[in-house]
Amino acid sequence: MSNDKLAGAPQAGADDREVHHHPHQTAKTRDLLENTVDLGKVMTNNQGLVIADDQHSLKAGVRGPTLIEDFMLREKITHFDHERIPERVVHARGAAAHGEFESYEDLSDLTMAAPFTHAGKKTPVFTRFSTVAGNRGSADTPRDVRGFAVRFYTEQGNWDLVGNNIPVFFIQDAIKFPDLIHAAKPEPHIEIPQAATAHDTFWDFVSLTPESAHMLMWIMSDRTLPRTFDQMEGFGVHTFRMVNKEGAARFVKFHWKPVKGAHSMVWDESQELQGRDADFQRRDMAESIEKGNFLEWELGLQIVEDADEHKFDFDLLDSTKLIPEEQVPLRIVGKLTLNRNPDNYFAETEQVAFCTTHIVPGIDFTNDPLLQGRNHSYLDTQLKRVGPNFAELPINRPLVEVRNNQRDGQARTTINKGRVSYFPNSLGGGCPMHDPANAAAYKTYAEKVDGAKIRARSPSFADHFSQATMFWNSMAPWEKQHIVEAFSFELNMVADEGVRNRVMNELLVNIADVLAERVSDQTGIAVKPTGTPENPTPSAPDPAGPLRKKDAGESSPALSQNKDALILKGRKVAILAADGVQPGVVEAIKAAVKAEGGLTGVVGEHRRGVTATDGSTIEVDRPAPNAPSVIYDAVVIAGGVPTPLGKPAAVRFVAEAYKHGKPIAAIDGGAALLQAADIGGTRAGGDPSTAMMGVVIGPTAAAVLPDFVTAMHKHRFHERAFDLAPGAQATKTL
Ligand code: HDE
Repeated sequence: MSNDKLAGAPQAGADDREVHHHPHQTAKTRDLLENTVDLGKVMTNNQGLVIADDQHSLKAGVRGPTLIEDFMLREKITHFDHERIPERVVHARGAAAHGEFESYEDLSDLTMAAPFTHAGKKTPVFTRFSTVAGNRGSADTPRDVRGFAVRFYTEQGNWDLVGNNIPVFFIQDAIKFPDLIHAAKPEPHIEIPQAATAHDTFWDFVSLTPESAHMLMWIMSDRTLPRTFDQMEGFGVHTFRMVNKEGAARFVKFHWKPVKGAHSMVWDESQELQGRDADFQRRDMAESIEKGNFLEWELGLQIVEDADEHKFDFDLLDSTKLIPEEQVPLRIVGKLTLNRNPDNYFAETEQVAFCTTHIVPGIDFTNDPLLQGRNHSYLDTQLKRVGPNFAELPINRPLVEVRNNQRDGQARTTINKGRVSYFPNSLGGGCPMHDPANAAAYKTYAEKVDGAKIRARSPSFADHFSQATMFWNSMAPWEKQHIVEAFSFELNMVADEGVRNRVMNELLVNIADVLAERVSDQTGIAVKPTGTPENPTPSAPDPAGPLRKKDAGESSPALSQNKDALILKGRKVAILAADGVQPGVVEAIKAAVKAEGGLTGVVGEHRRGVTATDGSTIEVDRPAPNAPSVIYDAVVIAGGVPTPLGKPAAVRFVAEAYKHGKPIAAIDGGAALLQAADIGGTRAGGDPSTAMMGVVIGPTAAAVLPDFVTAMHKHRFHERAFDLAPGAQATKTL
């Protein structure tokens, strides 16, 4: 099958399977219909009647009662009543896009999996991003883990790599998952808070579940505040197996590395975005695709030879651990590109039914107890959510034609023919038949298994703190500061003294003393051992505490996001302009940003445009009240008199952009706005050596733009928020 054919296959609506055509529709009946009914235009009901009036229900007299016999009304309203399916019990809020995966090389020495058969091999994909805790109608940007689920439509069948944007998880065994989620979701008596971990039940559960320590570090870091979907990493989390044609298996961890680099926003910004644009991330994805700024990641593999299974000081089967990239470097093997928006949210994004059990020859599971539990859950949830025939829906259908003896069930659309629906059979010529000799057949890796039935955790899963400490050690000072602030915010929302106490004295103190002390400073929670007369808070059950390597020295630089933006593609720069701006300035800014692949939006006081000193009009993309700073990545004040945009909105705009660490440039009279926003250094005249703080001021666009572009590559200047005294020299005056 050609790749072109594959690429076309999962399109919604491109449904050419015989069974979906009307069994009685022939070319002749279609002609007849065309002649009597203008099929392309008219509205029909579900029975096929052309509708005469879709605006008025049938009444006895114009002011009379509506008649029960109005079957048109009843059909329409009843269908509406049934429009919803249960939302996902977790990961309810999501957005998705189609695309393709291209392999850079032939990986057949490692795996039989179809996406990796040769360099340049393209496999169509559908990828859905999600938050975990919030309901379907919640916002895009709460502090939460993001789901990162990729379906590959391969010629071997569908392969679903259902991952997250964090490489580890809260718990080691699936049996704890319902409890974790009950604790994290809104509290059941009042259904508050929506899409937030900052409440007692969540912290109660994790404080009693020390294996969550490593994951807590990740979720309290900026990783849970990704700026856009395509600036976050993705991880398969579990250790999987890759198996080649000879039957040799190796362990593998999957990583998605964003081509733009991994970058986040800050907490204040993410909270504000929830009100200013609750759809910020899904909008960014949809608009980027529309503009041709496709979303891209590279796939990295960490391969561990079978013989090396036990060479680590953690267990590869433990999902609360990662393999540091410095120990097992990533092998970059291909690229994921998302390049097509869904045609219909419900049909595709809502009804896509990912299953961790959807694997293909060449991929297999390990005995990770979290993965094994997931393998029960996903099929079950799809049966409940979408129904027994979910696999027939266009978004879920594999490229391979499905042939088996499964039959019937609610909303079955396949019209299976003939009398044979069993195997073995002779009446159907033995078909469809299973085929042990077929090279394409899925065969489970013949792992040797031997053990007594037991409910216990392996001792090799017992170290809950070393990697949490390693994560802390790997952070830049500003990242540490954000983690301290996040823990402090969350614990300040927790009312129960015992819960606050346990988080501090059984988790934080075991991760890093300085973390505990700094959170203690911001929350007033004393650092003193639990279970003592001084602090009678009951301790968590084993094995908290003693298994720590407190303040161990290990670090993994790969874990830090303290890195420059690799490319500026798709970054949005606000150009603040007011009447009296110099001619050519706005165009020069646009050109400089465009040259880097970025986008610009002119923000002015009204939609009617801005008048330059030569009388020309500059188009405004958004009037100031509709243009919150949080939707932009950087800002250039293009000048104009008086202070652009009318003072309060403009002052708020730049003050907020400054607080959120964004690069700022001010040209000509624009510097007055920085002064009004009390942005440090401008009044006194800044020190050029502090240009790294990302505020650039100068008389002309040409003087300012090169440094502004350099500043944009830094992504953010978080040090502003906590290293400098207010008004210190945070700017560069040219
Ligand atoms: Fe999921 N998870 N999960 N999960 N998960 C679901 O399936 C489950 C876990 C993840 O965009 C559900 O279709 C259990 C880890 C993503 O449609 C459900 C356990 C990881 C998505 C379910 C986990 C994930 C889900 C809910 C612990 C990262 C959204 C609706 C054993 C590796 C997929 C649904 C999409 C969705 C169960 C833990 C990722 C109920 C039992 C670890 C990205 O089946």
